[in-house]
Amino acid sequence: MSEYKKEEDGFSRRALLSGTAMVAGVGAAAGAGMFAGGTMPARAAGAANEVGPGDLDDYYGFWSGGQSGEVRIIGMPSMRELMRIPVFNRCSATGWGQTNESRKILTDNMLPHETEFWADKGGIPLNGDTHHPHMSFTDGTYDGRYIFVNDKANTRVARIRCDIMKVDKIISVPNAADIHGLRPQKYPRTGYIFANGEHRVPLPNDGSVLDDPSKYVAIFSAIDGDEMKVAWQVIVDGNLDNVDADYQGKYAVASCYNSEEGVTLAEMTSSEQDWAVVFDIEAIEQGVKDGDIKIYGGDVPVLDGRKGSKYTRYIPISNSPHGVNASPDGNYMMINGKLSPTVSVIDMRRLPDLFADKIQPRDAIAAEPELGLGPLHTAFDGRGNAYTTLFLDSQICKWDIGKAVAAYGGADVDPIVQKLDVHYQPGHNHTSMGETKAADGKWLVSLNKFSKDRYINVGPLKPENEQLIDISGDEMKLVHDGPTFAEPHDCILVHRSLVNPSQVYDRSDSTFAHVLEQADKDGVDRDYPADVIRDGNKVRVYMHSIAPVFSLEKFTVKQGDEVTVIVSNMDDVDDLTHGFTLSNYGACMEIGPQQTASVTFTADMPGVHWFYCQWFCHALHMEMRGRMIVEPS
Ligand code: RUQ
Ligand code: CUA
Repeated sequence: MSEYKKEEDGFSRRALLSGTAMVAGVGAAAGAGMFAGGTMPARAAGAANEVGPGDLDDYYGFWSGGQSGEVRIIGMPSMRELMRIPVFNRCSATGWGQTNESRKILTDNMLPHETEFWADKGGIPLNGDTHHPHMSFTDGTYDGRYIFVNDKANTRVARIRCDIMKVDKIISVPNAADIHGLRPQKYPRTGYIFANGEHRVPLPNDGSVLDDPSKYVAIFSAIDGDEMKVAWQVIVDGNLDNVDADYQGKYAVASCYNSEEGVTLAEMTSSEQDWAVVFDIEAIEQGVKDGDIKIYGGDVPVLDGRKGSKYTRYIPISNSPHGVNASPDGNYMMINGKLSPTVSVIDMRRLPDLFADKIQPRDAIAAEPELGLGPLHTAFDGRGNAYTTLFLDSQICKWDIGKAVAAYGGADVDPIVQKLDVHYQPGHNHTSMGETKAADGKWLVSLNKFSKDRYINVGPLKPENEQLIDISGDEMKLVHDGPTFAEPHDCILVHRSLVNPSQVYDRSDSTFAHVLEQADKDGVDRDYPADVIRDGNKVRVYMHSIAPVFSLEKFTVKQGDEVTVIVSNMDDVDDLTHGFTLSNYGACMEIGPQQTASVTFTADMPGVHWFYCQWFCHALHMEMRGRMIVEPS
């Protein structure tokens, strides 16, 4: 870059920054009137989150996509959206939900009643509601293998492979209703995925119990993350909300609201006290071994962890606690108060005594600082500070954990370090590496449920607003606003050194191995085919693609044939994705470099139908096409 160009850039950036500052200033004035709130800091000049053209981000942000059913990869700290990973949704770009490979993943582990229920809807539910994406752990920190995410809408858990950034397993969780809280085991490794069935339903929910809420139960599940199979479940009282695992591999802790076990809002919030449930993993495993179980939902061992059980302890917490967050030193579990202005700090070191009945449940509490209105979730910087979202106050409260413990013990200290206004009404927040023992205290993201007046108006449905906060210094500094669509509940920030995705597929990848096995059976070249195999009224069309051509310029089938098109992309250059879209048949798919993908449809319309490549791959991309000729029956 020439000196002249540099100067010019410097100038335009300065001009832009002063413009931003002015706009932010106006926003602050308006905001003060509208929200009776504080100042909206302008973006700092030369803020550390600036990632220039050609520069790479330091962190992978994995964002849930809420009711869009997907997971997104956001580069951090630039907050640039890098990729979307379809999970529980139908994706028009990649063919997720339509290719045979994705349909296999979506339907392989459905429950029998679901298979029947969804049969007339094409075999799979097309919506999902992702809340909590979390990476697999080894020894208390991220290991780069998988991302796990819940589907609250259809009671499922999915696993994303971080080498190809695609889902490889989805399971429906039997017996439970509506998986909400989800966390992987941190130590010694993942291990289990703990998954909260939020809503109470009869067990079994087969119509034998109906409008009798006193007979409903909530179900806590431990899923084997390697096998993606439910290992065991525990029946508990109340509703299950969020969950976290400890750093010792001994306990999982879930928050419980609706201890009243009501079914209306008034019933659910009538009592002043709810609780956190602590699960003793070793005792539960022993209980399974000893046969202290009932089998439900096919082959799942279910233990009774209701009050008085040796598998659980209930720690009373004020009105409707929500987020559950383990501090990176491994000593504390924060239970965020929601309707109570407090965060209850459980000292994990006291839990053995609690299970041995040497102390009372409330004796496990080490601190209970009053932070402000609507505490929902807490994040950590690894330097002894906690950062709690205050939904009703629209603030992040930074507080000193050690001082909170001292204050609870009677010392005259104020644990609150700083409160920062965020815009507007934050739910989750997350710090860089903050849910691991390697919390690095650089960045905090506040996931705000409302953007209010922060962006130009896009109609009645507004984006949410994720705000980036620099927490590397003594004071939190707001440095960036980033809009997001439908509704990323939660995110994690993973240092890029821990994630190592492939550039191209391995030809032996398990996600399409069964397709290549069929090619062997059909006597067709696995890699470079150009064949049409007829098998009764089933036709398998094998082709490969090398930019800018498909190996078949045309293929002919008969009206009514069930046609499977199998395409192998034999380009091995990174970033060279081809596609296959068959016009007017609603068939499309992504085929990454060295990947094989397939799609099946019935050729019910006679005539000539063009197929084309829908991912821009070459100067002659428009010409990368061919014809399907359907002979009338
Ligand atoms: S919960 S806003 Cu679905 Cu993660 Cu707390
Ligand atoms: Cu191949 Cu576009």
